[in-house]
Amino acid sequence: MAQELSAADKAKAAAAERSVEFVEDGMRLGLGTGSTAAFMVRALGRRIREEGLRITGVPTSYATGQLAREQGIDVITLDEAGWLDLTIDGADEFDPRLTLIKGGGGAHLQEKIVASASSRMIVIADAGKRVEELGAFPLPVEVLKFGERASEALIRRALTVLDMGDAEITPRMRGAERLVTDEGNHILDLHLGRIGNPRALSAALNQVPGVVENGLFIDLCDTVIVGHEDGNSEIV
Ligand code: ABF
Repeated sequence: MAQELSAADKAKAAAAERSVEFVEDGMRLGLGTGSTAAFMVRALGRRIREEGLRITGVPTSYATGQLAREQGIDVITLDEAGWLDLTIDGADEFDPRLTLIKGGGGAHLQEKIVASASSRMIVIADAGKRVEELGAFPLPVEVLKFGERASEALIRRALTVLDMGDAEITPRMRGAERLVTDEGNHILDLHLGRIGNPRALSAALNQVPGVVENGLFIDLCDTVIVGHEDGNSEIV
């Protein structure tokens, strides 16, 4: 017997269902990561089975790749695809300009590369992800393991220049161990509280040697679909 979804999952599923209406036959899709994106991948699988939809998908994580294959999606690499028609992904926060914080799931590096190689990015989210100003959610920064403490010190210096020098920086853990990303790197989470100027922050962080990518997505997302517990959704 199918299990009843929680209220939060109903909202995620509502956004996911609406997002796959944007998918057309023959499209090359970027497939996001996280629990909301997983609903979207399953909804795509259903359209493939019911309508014979033909799509190819580029996953943004190992986990999404596995789920996509299970759902009958033809999985290819980004290099094989070249360019994508649409990426659908979740987010941790979005603001009124549709700037995002992503990476709570540890996959923002591949997610940003895939979204940047797409004609369009749609974000699917529940209403709790909508904020007036980004920053309550810790900003993930993927760093090389080599010289990580030096990179952290340089991140601290960059934050100080931007008047955010007091922010706590914590290593991302998985249980008792450091989390290792799909690309073999570590993540530092920046507890900023508020991010006044995401563009300046993103540029400053990505200039630090050893920083691979930060979780701010600027000018990448053109549509956010917010799902609600009653099964409705709205387009932002
Ligand atoms: C991915 O999954 C990430 O960029 C983001 O951190 C996370 C959102 O997860 P969920 O949909 O489970 O809230 O999209």
